[in-house]
Amino acid sequence: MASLIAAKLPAQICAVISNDPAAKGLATAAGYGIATAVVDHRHYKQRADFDAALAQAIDAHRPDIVVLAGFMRVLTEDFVNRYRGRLINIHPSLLPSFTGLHTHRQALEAGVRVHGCTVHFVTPQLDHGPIIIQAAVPVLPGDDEDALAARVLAEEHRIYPQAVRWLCEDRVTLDTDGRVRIAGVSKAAGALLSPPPDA
Ligand code: NHR
Repeated sequence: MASLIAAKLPAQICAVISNDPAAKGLATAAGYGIATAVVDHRHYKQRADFDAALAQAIDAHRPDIVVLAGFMRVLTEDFVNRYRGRLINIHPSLLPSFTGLHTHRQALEAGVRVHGCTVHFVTPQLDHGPIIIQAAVPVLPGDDEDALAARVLAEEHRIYPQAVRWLCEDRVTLDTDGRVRIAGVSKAAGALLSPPPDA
């Protein structure tokens, strides 16, 4: 969230809203003079009731885009559909690998040599929405969860502002085939080989 603020995007960040009154991002946002709100999920018995209150708090600020950052509550279909095509998340794996929680542990246990992060549109099916951008990092010998998480997080801080910028510039199209097209992007070149081959 702090990276999104620091990126000076062509957008007005109209509010930062958390389900956790202790979330550090609230104080960070307030320090920038950004409006904040808390909708504490522990005050709601049903997910649908929490989601309705959350939607009300969001809609009060009339945002064009809703950006999840470290948001850890599974959202109901009604909530997701309300913001279809303008609700995005960053997930700490190269989706569709390693959905859900503890993704770095999952990657280490699977023995993959390349891991990363994914910005995607949020759909009712958890961690399955159309992919906007991904970043890949090597998994290094001796990595533990924390070391790998830090390497991925550095890339999260790069690709999330980029994805939001493309959305602000109206360059992101959700194709009928369920895939995302970005207008005017230069082709990616080269490959990450991990471990690196000899010479
Ligand atoms: N909701 C929907 N409908 N679809 C998605 O793709 C969503 C979503 C809500 C959050 C973020 C996701 C992540 O990138 C996200 C994507 C929380 C859980 C989870 O199991 C899973 C995935 C994500 C976020 N949450 C538990 C729950 O019962 C609580 C876990 C906890 O508090 O530690 O909601 O990581």
